[in-house]
Amino acid sequence: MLTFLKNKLKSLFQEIATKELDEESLSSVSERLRLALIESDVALPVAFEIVDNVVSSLKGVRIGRTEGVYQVVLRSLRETLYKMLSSIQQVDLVSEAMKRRKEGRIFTVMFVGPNGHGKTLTVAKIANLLLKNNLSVVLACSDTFRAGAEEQLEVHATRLGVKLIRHRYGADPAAVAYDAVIHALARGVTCVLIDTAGRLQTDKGLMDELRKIARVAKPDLKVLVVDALTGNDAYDMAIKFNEAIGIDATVLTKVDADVKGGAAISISVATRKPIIYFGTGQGYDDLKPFDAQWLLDRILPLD
Ligand SMILES: Nc1nc2c(ncn2[C@@H]2O[C@H](COP(=O)(O)OP(=O)(O)O)[C@@H](O)[C@H]2O)c(=O)[nH]1
Ligand SMILES: [Mg+2]
Repeated sequence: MLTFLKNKLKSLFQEIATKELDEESLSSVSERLRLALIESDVALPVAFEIVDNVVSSLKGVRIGRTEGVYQVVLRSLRETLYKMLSSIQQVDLVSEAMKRRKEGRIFTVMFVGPNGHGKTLTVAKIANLLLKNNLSVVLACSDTFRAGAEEQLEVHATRLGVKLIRHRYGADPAAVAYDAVIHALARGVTCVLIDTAGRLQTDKGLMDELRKIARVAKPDLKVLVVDALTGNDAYDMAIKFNEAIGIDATVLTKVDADVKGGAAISISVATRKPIIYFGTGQGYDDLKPFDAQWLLDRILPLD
């Protein structure tokens, strides 16, 4: 249910019948708001931060005659979330790539994230976007770990008509990324997109592997790909990947599914890095540039 958070707010706040948000009513507001956020998959520390912001904006506010506490909290929450989400500097992949092409350089992007969250499809979607903007692309299959990963990326490469650099199964993923960079430099290809393996983010081996790929390929950007359905775990996941290799941006996938929205908010706050795209389906064009208003209209529509 997309409007899960909104419905939660409605049911929790309908019964507060105060006309002025004094200290006592605000403490009940903050308790209920925290509950609504946590149940909507917002990570605990993030929920606390949001509640603090909302409560400080509501101090002493008088409730108008035609509205209730619910409407006032909903508006304030939307404003707070909007500020939090849009205060993070955005990154535009296409213009970054164009800038580097102009300077005669290559543009390397490395995609990381847990298994099954949509890295490989996102690499294909971004390749498609770059190609549409007349930028040349080479793909690197640095997932030499999972059986079938190379074949999967090969299907996309063939469909998109781009070169894929792959080694045999079990090979050093950093060497694949390096070869793709060398290929781009030698052939005048602008964009190198590196797909990587995903195991549990607690897997030290994976983090070491990702660090090595980053050291060797020196990506301009490291993009975390996270499934919006991850819910509450998204925060920990983002922190782990960010600590291990340093994330520059996030793509939040499967936003077309039934999301509560908490993952998007938690990831932004956890990394203080932008969500650059939403994955909204399985097609190459199902990639929507981040839009805080659009997200808020989906999870917290005003009546
Ligand atoms: N509905 C939907 N499915 C997606 C999206 N992104 C990825 N998927 C699907 O999620 C599954 C795992 O994606 P994949 O790219 O293989 O994940 P990886 O293991 O991280 O590389 C595949 O079936 C994808 O088609 C999305 O934005 N929406
Ligand atoms: Mg993959």
